[in-house]
Amino acid sequence: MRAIHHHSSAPMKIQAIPRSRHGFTLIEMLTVITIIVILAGLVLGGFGFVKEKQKRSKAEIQVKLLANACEEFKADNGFYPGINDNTTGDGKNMTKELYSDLYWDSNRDGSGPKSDSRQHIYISELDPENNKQGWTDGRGQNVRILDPWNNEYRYRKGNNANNPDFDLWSAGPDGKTNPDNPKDKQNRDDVKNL
Ligand SMILES: [Ca+2]
Repeated sequence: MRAIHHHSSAPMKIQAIPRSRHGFTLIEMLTVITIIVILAGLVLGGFGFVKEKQKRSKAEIQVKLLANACEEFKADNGFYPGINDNTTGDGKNMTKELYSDLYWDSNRDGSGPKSDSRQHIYISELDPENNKQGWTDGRGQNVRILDPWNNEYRYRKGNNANNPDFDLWSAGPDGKTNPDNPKDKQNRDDVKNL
């Protein structure tokens, strides 16, 4: 009660008291917030970069797995996977055929791996029931093989000088690729079988 009485009776004296230095001024607050925002941006940006790098190395491993299996298939059958002898162009919509020859029905007799013990499974990782690679899309005989950016892997083969064996690649993060023009910018982020 005494303090209230004192304050209310001396308003001029209260105004004369120097401004408190407890807490932050607006400028200080803005500076701190700006620094926090910049740091958060750096951390999130770095995180995105690491994630993208992980996707890339995953694609490299998967391309290698598929390409090795294609070579094994060729060694057994005398030709590379795929129904047609020659497939050129952008290599789109070919992973169902790859899946069929490399996993589902490599001897092409119409029966899948569970009912046909005589056929060879070239990549067990293509089992859609045990999708540890996270790359199969579909079930049974209708399965597509996806890259880490959820686009189908590209595949084409041919018996000519330009393409004596096969091309197998991922279109990369941009999902675009132009295999017949090596200088195309779309190809820069592609993941290729080397
Ligand atoms: Ca690309």
